[in-house]
Amino acid sequence: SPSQIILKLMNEIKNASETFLQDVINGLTQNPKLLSSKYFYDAAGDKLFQKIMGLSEYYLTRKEFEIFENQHAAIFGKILRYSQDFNLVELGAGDGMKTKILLRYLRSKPEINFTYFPVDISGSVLQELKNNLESELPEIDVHPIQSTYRNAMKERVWENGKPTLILFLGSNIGNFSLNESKDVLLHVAQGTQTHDWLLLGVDLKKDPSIILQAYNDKQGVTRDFNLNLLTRINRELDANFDLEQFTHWPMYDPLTGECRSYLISQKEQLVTIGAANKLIRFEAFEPIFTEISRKFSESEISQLASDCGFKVVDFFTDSENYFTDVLWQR
Ligand code: AVI
Repeated sequence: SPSQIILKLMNEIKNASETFLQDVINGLTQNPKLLSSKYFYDAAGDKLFQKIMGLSEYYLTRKEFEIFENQHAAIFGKILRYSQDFNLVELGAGDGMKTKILLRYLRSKPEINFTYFPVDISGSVLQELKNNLESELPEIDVHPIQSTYRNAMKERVWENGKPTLILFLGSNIGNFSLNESKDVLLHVAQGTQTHDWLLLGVDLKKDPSIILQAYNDKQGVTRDFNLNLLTRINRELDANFDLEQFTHWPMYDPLTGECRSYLISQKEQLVTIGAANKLIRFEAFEPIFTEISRKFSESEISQLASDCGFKVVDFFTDSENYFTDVLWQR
């Protein structure tokens, strides 16, 4: 009944905000302090990330776009040789802008039959994507799945005996620690059958100054994106972070390939998290670790594939070797 649906929704919202509060308190009472970048993406964060994707310094989106524009036929050539009928699952679909290049190509081939299953944690993002595809590519069969990557791979609602291609694009895999990224890819392996495919978008190791600029743009959009986490905590958890007293500090380590972002407390200060009735003490210049964005070499990608039970089929790379979409097969 409608009242049951409303109750269920209210419960989900309550649980989500309780986990957010717990994660924030856990993270801020650890040494060093940390907050998970998965909380960047509220409505304001989604907008800021859209803006980041259009920045001249943020080459990742542009490069992956180039790869899809120039190499979609080669990418699908590898897959379609085996089956013209498949499931297309996208983990972290977001607004699906780049995926549309692939969807348009697939739709232009009458012999190809597929259903598109975009997976995203954000219900509003999925609804927008579905509406957008209904008006732009109405022939495509779309089944949105609101879930985390790991749960989606456990539940596999698409399973119907057909081969499956999983898309995991945009360097989203880089936002996990190395152990977590292995865990996510192992879930992908466990949720697929032998001969299924994974197209993984990975940012490559390159000149460190190019990487650092991508996370430290001149306009300060990435700074605002990082600081938005504090705005979100202020609003949702009744906290009183003074945004003027925290600065954005990204750094890139060419050895590990980790671009890490921090928020640095500019002075000794106390912050109240009202929802937990807790005071958090910051020392002067104490950092909060907020994001990891890992870059890989081709050999590290091959190692990751074999660690997670996949074979590398081919690397599709842009003209400057900045970014790669690598095709793996189980
Ligand atoms: C979503 N993710 C792949 C972005 C990245 O590049 O790691 C998030 C981002 N953080 C700062 N700028 C963009």
